[in-house]
Amino acid sequence: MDMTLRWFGSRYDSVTLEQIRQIPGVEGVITTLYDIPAGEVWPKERIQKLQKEISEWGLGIKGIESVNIHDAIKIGNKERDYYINNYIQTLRNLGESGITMICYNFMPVFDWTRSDLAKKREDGSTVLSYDQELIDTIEPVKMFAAIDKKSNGFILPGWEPERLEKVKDLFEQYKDVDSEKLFHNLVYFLQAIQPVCEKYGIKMAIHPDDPAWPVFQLPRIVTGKESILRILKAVDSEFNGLTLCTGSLGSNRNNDICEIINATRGRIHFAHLRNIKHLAPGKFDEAAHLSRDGSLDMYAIVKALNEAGFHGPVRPDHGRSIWGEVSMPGYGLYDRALGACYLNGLIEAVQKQGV
Ligand code: DNO
Ligand code: MN
Repeated sequence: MDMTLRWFGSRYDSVTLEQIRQIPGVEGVITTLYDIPAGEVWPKERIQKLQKEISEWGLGIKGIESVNIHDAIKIGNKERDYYINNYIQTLRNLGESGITMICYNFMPVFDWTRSDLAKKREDGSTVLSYDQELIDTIEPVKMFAAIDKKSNGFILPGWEPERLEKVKDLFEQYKDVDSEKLFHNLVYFLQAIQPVCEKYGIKMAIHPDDPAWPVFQLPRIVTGKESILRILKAVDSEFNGLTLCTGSLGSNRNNDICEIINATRGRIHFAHLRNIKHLAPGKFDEAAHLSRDGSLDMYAIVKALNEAGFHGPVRPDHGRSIWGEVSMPGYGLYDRALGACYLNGLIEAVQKQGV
């Protein structure tokens, strides 16, 4: 397993590559071209400039998170082939640059959703949290505004301003898209990109829905073992894989993460290892990575990944905000660095114990 940190690029991230390279055991980043809107082709020059910048700090690009999918593809409207062709060109440019792991999601309108980006804990740290009851009282448009206000001035992944402007219109476009239609639109997309992925050895890693149930009456199709297996089987080739995000899958108490790891053996291409604390049905706080700080057994998860022969990139996921750090919520340096060190300890232990 290859420990990495997510990095949004020098223009957007409060964390520097110099800081990242000083975290023990972190040799690479998971990154993106954050300024390129979903649907546009990533120019090869931009990709290679980014590679150069990162390698100058002795780090490598271990994968992309994310090449976002344009809504036309998820909706399946008449513009989808145009956007799929652009996506294929981006994959070709990445493949030719030697980048072969791509994380993406297939959530309509919103990427992840939270009801609070800075919930205070007893120790003074803050975390992201989710409360379905609260979400049920909020209108999606107001939700965007609230998220924007609490983002410490950063642009949040999946909540980019150009989408903020279009949210009402987007809801309208999704009104006839139920979960079956969304699933078939995903399969159509995967079949279309299969040749380019296979040519360059690209591994696509779909990110689970977060939280792992429908939000704002929008369909969700990557929520647990059954739905994930259905996707993997629909296009049964190694390129069609999964990002095992423990926090997203773990939000739904019915999910047994170790069982999902076993069932998807060979198809996990990337792992997000983070902990959450269940408070009540539909209600959870994010937590420190440590098992006993939350509801997930991180040791069992790392052990299951090792036993399943997983050897791709992993990263700590959202951290708490601690020690007064001001950053993009969930993406500060301090708690993610602590998380990386803790997870590296677990990885070393399970690997030395052997399979
Ligand atoms: C939240 C992340 C998500 C994830 C995307 C993948 O912080 O886990 O934004 O990166 O859903 O496309
Ligand atoms: Mn994740």
